[in-house]
Amino acid sequence: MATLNENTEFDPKNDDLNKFKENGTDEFLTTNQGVRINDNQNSLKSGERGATLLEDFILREKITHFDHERIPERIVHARGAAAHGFFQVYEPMAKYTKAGFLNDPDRRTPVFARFSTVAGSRGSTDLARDVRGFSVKFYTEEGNYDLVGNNMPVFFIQDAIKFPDLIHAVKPEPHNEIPQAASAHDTFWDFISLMPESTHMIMWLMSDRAIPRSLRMMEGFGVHTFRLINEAGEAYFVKFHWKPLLGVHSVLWDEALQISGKDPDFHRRDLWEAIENGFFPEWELGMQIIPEADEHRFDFDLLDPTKLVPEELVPVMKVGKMTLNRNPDNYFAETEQVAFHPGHLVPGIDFTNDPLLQGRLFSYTDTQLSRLGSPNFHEIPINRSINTVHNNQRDGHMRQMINKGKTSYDPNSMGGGCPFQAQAAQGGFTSYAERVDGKKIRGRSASFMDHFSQAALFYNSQSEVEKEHIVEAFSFELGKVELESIRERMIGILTEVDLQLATQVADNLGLEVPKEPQHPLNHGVPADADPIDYQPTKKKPNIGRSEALSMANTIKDSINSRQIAILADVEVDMDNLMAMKTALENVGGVCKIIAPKLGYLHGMSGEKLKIDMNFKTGASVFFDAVYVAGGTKNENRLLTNPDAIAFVNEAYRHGKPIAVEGDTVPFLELTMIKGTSTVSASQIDHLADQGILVLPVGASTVGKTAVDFILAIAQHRFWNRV
Ligand code: HDE
Repeated sequence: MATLNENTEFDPKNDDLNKFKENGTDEFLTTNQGVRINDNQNSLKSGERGATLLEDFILREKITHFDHERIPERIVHARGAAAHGFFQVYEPMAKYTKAGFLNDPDRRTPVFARFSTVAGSRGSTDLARDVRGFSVKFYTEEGNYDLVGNNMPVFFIQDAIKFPDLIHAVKPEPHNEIPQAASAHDTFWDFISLMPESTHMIMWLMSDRAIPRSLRMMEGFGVHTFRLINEAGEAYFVKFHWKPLLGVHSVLWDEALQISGKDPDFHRRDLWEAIENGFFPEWELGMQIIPEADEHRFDFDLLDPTKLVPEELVPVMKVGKMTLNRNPDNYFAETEQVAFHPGHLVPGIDFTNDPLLQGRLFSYTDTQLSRLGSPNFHEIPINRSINTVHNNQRDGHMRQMINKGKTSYDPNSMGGGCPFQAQAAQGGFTSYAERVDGKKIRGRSASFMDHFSQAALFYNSQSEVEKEHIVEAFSFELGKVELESIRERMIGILTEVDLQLATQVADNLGLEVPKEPQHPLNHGVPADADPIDYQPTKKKPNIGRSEALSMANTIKDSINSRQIAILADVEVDMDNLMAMKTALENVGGVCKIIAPKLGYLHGMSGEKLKIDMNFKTGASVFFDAVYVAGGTKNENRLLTNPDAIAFVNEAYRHGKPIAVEGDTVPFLELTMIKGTSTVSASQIDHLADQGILVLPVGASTVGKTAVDFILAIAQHRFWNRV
């Protein structure tokens, strides 16, 4: 395991940030003008009980600064958490791109990565059903490169002009500002039910991908097709992926609802604590590379952001790794003020004509102007490039740079013609000379009109349990919709994806499902257009199923940083408890002792162990697995503790691995776990298939049970419980 802050001495971005860091330790309190303050407790008054004097510059300065502490939150992606780290490429990618950071395996490029929810305000819950933003700023030697993606590979709309409509629909309704951080309301589903192009994305949003277990266990996607350009000027299309080394895992909706109340900071706390404890999150950067000549090889348009390129058609090449190893020093200065932009490019990477991407290129600078308040937002420490900046841009609010010399124009002779333009060979950015030829029109290509094939591909690729969760999610969300006509329209759209899905959801909503797929009308049609030109089509997709789309096929080989609750009361069998705890911790498990009250657990031979949480502060939804400690007195106490019984029942219902000591069987008989009263070998095996491990009474070692428990935790969840 790497140690905290390892490598920061090689981090040029951290060196740059260090120049701006402040630390009040052993220092005097001062005003912003540097004057030492003598009394920070009382304002200046005319007499002890007199009115406060306007002259009190210390009071005025303090209050004025406080009054202006807030800036507008991001219009979308307001709630986020971020961390520093580095990226390193495995092999030079010169065949495809000249980007420096993708060509030198010895180069550690500093990064700052921010993860976010989309719809909620800054103070909303981390566990909302929502898309997650996945933004990475690479501080490369050639300037900043931002990969501003999401945890889902497609998007709701095909054209940027629809973005304000989409966001207005999903944000709290304008008359009463309800609901916060939730899509389960009329305006969202009204819009979606009229926009068949959203269907594929909606399938992702209703899947468990929208409620991740951890920000560290999400995939990331660049969404749009981008271009890579090599030294010879040749271009390749590329789709960017981030693949987490911990695999892709989610929580259940019931857990998400509970966590939202018990710990709305669950994801940001998880990221923070993992990094503080040396469990540095890692993702491999993946690329699907497509030669220009293959642009029209697929049954969808590469420029259409509602489509993904199935990994079975174009495999994902793992080209490098990002490691996050340092938490920010100050949330506002770094996480809040960081400004990402899909248009922050370096030579070797370029755009395509994806109409969603093209609109984004305008939006991101524009939004920083109102959010951060000045065109000088690039001078804020977290946004500064590590390459020095020289140009003729001047002045503006809060300008930091002191530009010397008389000339701020180009060409000039008085400044020796400086700063110079760079030739391409000197690293000057040149846009890819794509041939563009066409009439000026407002419209959409016919190649964008298949809105259902990939929605069906996604649904068909899910495991049975994932499909059940999708049905439940639709039933919940549409159940919250008040207008029946909206629900009916959505059922119509679902018939295009899968009739059984539509039937199950309709049944839960008390609606009839049409016998045949019901072709939904596309209402996103221009006033003078022939609606026929805009009606959705459905093609037969290249493939019927893509294993990569199901989380059931994710990596399940580690319990690194997984949280394990150890339930106990009073007097425990400390030998077994410690042996199990050590076995789990040796492979990266994080154990917390939970007991009815804080203090210490006592071993039967007088040993002591600190209790981490009581049943009021620790809940089963915070954990990935549960171990019930043994010991006669312990078991007797747990028997009469409804909190302990509820804890185990909940973990059981949520499919989590549970290990128990054989002498706690009478306690287990009070829970939903049945069949433990006579723990014969065959029953133990049967329970083990369901992720329930029983340490036989009198076992001299936890050995095999610990090994099985570890394997079970790595599996994440067991869905085969009845
Ligand atoms: Fe964004 N988006 N977006 N978006 N987006 C913003 O920029 C926008 C889109 C994404 O951690 C805003 O600085 C438009 C797709 C992330 O700071 C804003 C359109 C994808 C973040 C904006 C899109 C994203 C943003 C708000 C449709 C995935 C958070 C604050 C054309 C590829 C960045 C800000 C962070 C943030 C506009 C669609 C990802 C308003 C107009 C598609 C991860 O500029």
